[in-house]
Amino acid sequence: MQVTCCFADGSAPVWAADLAAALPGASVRAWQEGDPAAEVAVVWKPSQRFFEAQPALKAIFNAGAGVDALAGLRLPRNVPVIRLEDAGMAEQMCDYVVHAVLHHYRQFDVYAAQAGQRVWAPKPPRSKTDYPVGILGHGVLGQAVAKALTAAGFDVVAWARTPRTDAPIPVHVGDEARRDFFRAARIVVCLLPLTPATRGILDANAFDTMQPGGYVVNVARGAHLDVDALLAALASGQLAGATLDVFDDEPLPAEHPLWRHPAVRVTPHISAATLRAEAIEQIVAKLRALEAGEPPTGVIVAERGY
Ligand code: OXD
Repeated sequence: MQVTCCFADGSAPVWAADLAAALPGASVRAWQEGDPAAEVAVVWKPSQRFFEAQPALKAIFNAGAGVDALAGLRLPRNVPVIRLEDAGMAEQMCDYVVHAVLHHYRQFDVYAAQAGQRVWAPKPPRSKTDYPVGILGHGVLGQAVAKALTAAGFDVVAWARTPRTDAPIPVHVGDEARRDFFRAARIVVCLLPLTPATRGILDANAFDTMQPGGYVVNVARGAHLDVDALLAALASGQLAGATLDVFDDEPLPAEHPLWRHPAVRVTPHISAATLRAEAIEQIVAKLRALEAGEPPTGVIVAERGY
């Protein structure tokens, strides 16, 4: 089996070395112009040029959860695109989101500001029932985060595009239920795939519908969020704050107002990194399933975009 790795961040050689160790008998390369065509591609934000040099692919593995970087490319027809599910990301995502939610709920920003002034001024305790959390997205990561927040004592609802059976929390389904979802939440966490249907879902309408003094955590993609609407909702007090890990333009430009906003916490797209060892284990398992003629999970449905 010929495997090729193409990573926009220059990490293809280490992926190729680790994949070679996990796939004895396979020939694994970090892609370079002029390489022979491969049967399997492992990619992160690859170029169109890469796909043009790959006429023989049988499977494309995306080394992350989001496949939006492939959306603008012409991919070979009828070749499955398979994304990572969990692969060590769920635990990181739960840590990040639970921390962001508790940080806001327990008013740690207020106490940090007070500590800077040596002010000792306890605030009245809050009740979790006043801070219901809505999670946009109920896939592998969304479900893990919902479970972690429920275990932390929050009332959690979710929104998904397709009905979920046996979900342990209420799941609002489809565009017509979006308003009810936002109305039910004071804290909203975005974990959606980025598709034309979810682009800009965190907009003025959403913020106006959320319970007042709301809080937003975006760990999906920057394009889910209308930044101007967020800044306006923060200015009016409809939103109390936000924790943002993802941005339209990454790295977030130094002059961007989000860096300076006192109610916004910015992190550099670190909520759930791809862990190479776990990812390779999952890729190998999915390859074995394909070889055995079984459909692996995580195959992208082109019309849906995730
Ligand atoms: C991903 C990411 O999609 O890291 O996996 O953003």
